[in-house]
Amino acid sequence: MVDVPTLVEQARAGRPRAVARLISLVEGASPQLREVMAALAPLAGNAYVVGLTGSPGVGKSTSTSALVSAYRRQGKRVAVLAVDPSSPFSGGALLGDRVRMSDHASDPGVYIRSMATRGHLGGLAWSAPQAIRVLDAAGCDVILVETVGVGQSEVEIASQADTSVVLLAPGMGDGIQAAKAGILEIGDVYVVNKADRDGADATARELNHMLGLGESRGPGDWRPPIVKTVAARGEGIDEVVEALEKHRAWMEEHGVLAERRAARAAHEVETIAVTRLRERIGDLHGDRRLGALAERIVAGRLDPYTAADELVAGLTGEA
Ligand SMILES: Nc1nc2c(ncn2[C@@H]2O[C@H](COP(=O)(O)OP(=O)(O)OP(=O)(O)O)[C@@H](O)[C@H]2O)c(=O)[nH]1
Ligand SMILES: [Mg+2]
Repeated sequence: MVDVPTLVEQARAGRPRAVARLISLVEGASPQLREVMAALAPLAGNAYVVGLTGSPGVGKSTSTSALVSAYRRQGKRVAVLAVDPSSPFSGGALLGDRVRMSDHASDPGVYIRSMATRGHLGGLAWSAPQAIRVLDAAGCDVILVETVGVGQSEVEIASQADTSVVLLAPGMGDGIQAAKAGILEIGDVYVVNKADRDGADATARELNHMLGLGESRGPGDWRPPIVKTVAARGEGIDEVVEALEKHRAWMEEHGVLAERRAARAAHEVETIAVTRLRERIGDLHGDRRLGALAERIVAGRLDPYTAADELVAGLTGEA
C-alpha cells in the first residue's frame, strides 16, 4: 500500500519520483487510484494540455523536444507524456524518444514520462486524463502529450488535449492519409514539419485546400493555421508556440476551453462508469442471477431485453 497523502504532497512539491509513482498507479489501474484522484481533484485545472499527433516518423518527438525548449525559455514548467495506445508495453519504440529528450533530462523544470495502457478496460480514455491530472496537480504549466502509433486512438488522444497539433511531412501521400485518419477534423494547429525537404510547400498547399473544403467558418470561428517547421533545427517552433497561444486565447475568449474541459470530464466519468459496469457484468459470468435469467429465457418465460433490464437494474441497485 502506498501512503497517498504523503505521495500527493511530494508530487505537489514537484518531486519527480512521487509524480512517477502516481502515474504508475494510474498505469497499473491501482485500487488506490480513487484516493489519489480525490486528493488531486482540488489541485488540478491550471495546466495547458497540448496534444501532438501524426504519422510515425513525422517528427513528433523532435517537435515536442523543441517545444519544451521554447517553453523553458519562458520559464514554464513542462511535462511530456508519451502515450502508446497500441502497445501494452512502455519502452521499446519510446527508447529513441528518450534519447531525443535527453537534452532535457537534467532539467528539473521538465518531467518526461511514457505510458502504456497494459490493455485494461477503458484504456487511454481514462488513464490519459488521470495521468494528465497528476502532472497538472504537480504544478506543470504545459503538458505536451505525444501519441505513438496511429489510427483511431489518435483521435481519442486529441480529445484529451486543450489544443491539438497535427503534424505532417512532405511526401508519402500524407494528404490522403490525413483525410483517412480523420485528422482534418481534430487539428487546431497544423504543422508541416521537415520543411527542409522538397514538397513542403505542396503539402501545406494541399492541406490548406483540404481544410478549406470543410464546412464554412463564420467570422468568430477558429481557422486552424498551418505552420512550416524544421523541428530538427528548431526552425518555426516559435511560430508554433505563437499559434498555440493564439488558440488558447481564442478558446478562453469564446468559452471553448471550459467547454472542452467539461466534455473531457464527462467522457472520463462515462468511461469509468461503463468500465465499472462492464467489470460487474464480467463478474456475473457463472453468477446465479445471470443463470436464473438465462433459464427463464430458454423456458420461454422471459425475453432477453427484459432480462437485460433486470440485470442492469440489479447491478446499479447495489452501487
Ligand atoms: N530532415 C528533417 N528530419 C527531421 C526533422 N524533424 C525530425 N526529423 C527526423 O525524423 C526522424 C523521426 O523523428 P521523430 O521526432 O522521432 O518522429 P516521431 O513522429 O516522434 O516518430 P514516432 O514516435 O516513431 O512516431 C528522426 O530521424 C528525426 O531526426 C526535420 O525538420 N527535418
Ligand atoms: Mg516519437
